[in-house]
Amino acid sequence: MRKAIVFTFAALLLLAACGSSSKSSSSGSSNAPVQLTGQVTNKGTATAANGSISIQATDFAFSPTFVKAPGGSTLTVNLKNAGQSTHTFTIDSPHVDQTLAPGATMTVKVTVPSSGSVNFYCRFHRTLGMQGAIFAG
Ligand SMILES: [Cu+2]
Repeated sequence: MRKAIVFTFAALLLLAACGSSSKSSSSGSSNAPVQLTGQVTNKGTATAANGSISIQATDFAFSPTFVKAPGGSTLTVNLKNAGQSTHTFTIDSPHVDQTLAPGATMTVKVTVPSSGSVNFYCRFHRTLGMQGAIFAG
């Protein structure tokens, strides 16, 4: 009985969270080139040069947040954790999952889709808005 009540409450919470996140993403990121689900701390858009881009992880955002790169190209992403917390640079598909301690640097290669975007995020702080996207353009 008690379990059933907890489940119902969780379901309600989930519904409430869905409702509010769709609202905040449409109002809070109107200048974003890619619409992402949930909160996004938008530190701006940069264009890759010579097939590479530098992205800094901070507490708690990626800067730049959006990266424009040629569709179908292989992008070299130079990562640096400029924050005080450990962050990850994670992409679901094609799979990338790198963990960066404070001060750490790392280079990863990302295949840019021929159209559309690949989303990246920090596994620890995605709900704080720590996510972004690489988009073909
Ligand atoms: Cu993080």
